[in-house]
Amino acid sequence: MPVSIDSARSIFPSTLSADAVPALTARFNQLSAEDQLAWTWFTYLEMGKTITVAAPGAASMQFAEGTLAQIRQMSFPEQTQVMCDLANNADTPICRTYSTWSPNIKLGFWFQLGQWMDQGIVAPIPPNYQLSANAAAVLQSLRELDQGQQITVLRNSVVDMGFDPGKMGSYTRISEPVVAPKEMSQRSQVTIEGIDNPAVSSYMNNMNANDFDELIKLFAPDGALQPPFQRPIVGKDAVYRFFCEECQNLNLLPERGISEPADDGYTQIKVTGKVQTPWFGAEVGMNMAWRFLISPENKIFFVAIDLLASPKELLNLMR
Ligand code: 45D
Repeated sequence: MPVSIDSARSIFPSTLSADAVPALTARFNQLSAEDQLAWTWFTYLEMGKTITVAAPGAASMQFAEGTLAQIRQMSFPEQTQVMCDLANNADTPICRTYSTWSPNIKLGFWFQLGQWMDQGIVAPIPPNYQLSANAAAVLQSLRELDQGQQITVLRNSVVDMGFDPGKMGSYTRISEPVVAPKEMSQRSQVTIEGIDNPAVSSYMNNMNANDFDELIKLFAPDGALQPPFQRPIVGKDAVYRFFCEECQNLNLLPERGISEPADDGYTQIKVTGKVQTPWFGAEVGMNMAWRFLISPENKIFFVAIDLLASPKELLNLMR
């Protein structure tokens, strides 16, 4: 069978990804806007007991500043309305602005609102707010996930808010500025037990160095990258844009892998390990797998990144 992105998606089919995440995200999206806000508030408070979110840098906050200033001077009922509109995916100017933002800007925006809610500057969730039975059940399911899965559900809920970008027509996407790649002397080199493929090691090292110009050179022209729970992003331009918008300051900690020949001179490689996000640093290590399909020219034709169902999956290197 000739190699295609579709066929590549099913390499290493025994990989168990954390299905609980999309399942819970879907249940969250069914809740009323009030419940969604209260649910997120309670989750955030609970998680805050064990892990701390890092404050976003000024460079990424500047894009949300205008909207935040606007919200800050509203009355409590107006502020509550804005937050419900965001959760309801309403068609309002603020919801439209919100949907032009990258995930990190959206997270930074909510980070600030959360602080202001805590300080009484923005309408709080009433302390006696009763979650619906459904929302309480969704919260209980969340508690049963590992931390990496919990923060992914939380991120999803924020990313899905605002007006539907598919209904926006053409618009300018807003993301934080790209930082300079790390100095050569500051770069670390990964070692992956069982793997000596140079494209795979360079992928990890360049991602960790924020060196997206070098990173993208590792890809085949029609190459693709599939983020967790998403469709593949296809073609170098789109993948490069994704790197700049969503991949800064990640810490990839691959541990081990397996490499084996595939059809047509391709090589399939599965690597497992941990990933840290700048939002939580070393406090949360997400259990991840990378499933690479490498072309005969030693370019990355496809890579899928999966959030794993359990730590046990870190040892699953079966084909
Ligand atoms: O509604 O190799 C309030 C790729 C209440 C690239 C609130 C990758 C009201 C390739 C509390 C105010 C990127 C795919 C809301 C690798 C309300 C590659 C606020 C993987 C919303 C490895 C809530 C990267 C707040 C990965 C402030 C897997 C919530 C990255 C904040 C994963 C939540 C990153 C935060 C994750 C969540 C980050 C900060 C999961 C951050 C999650």
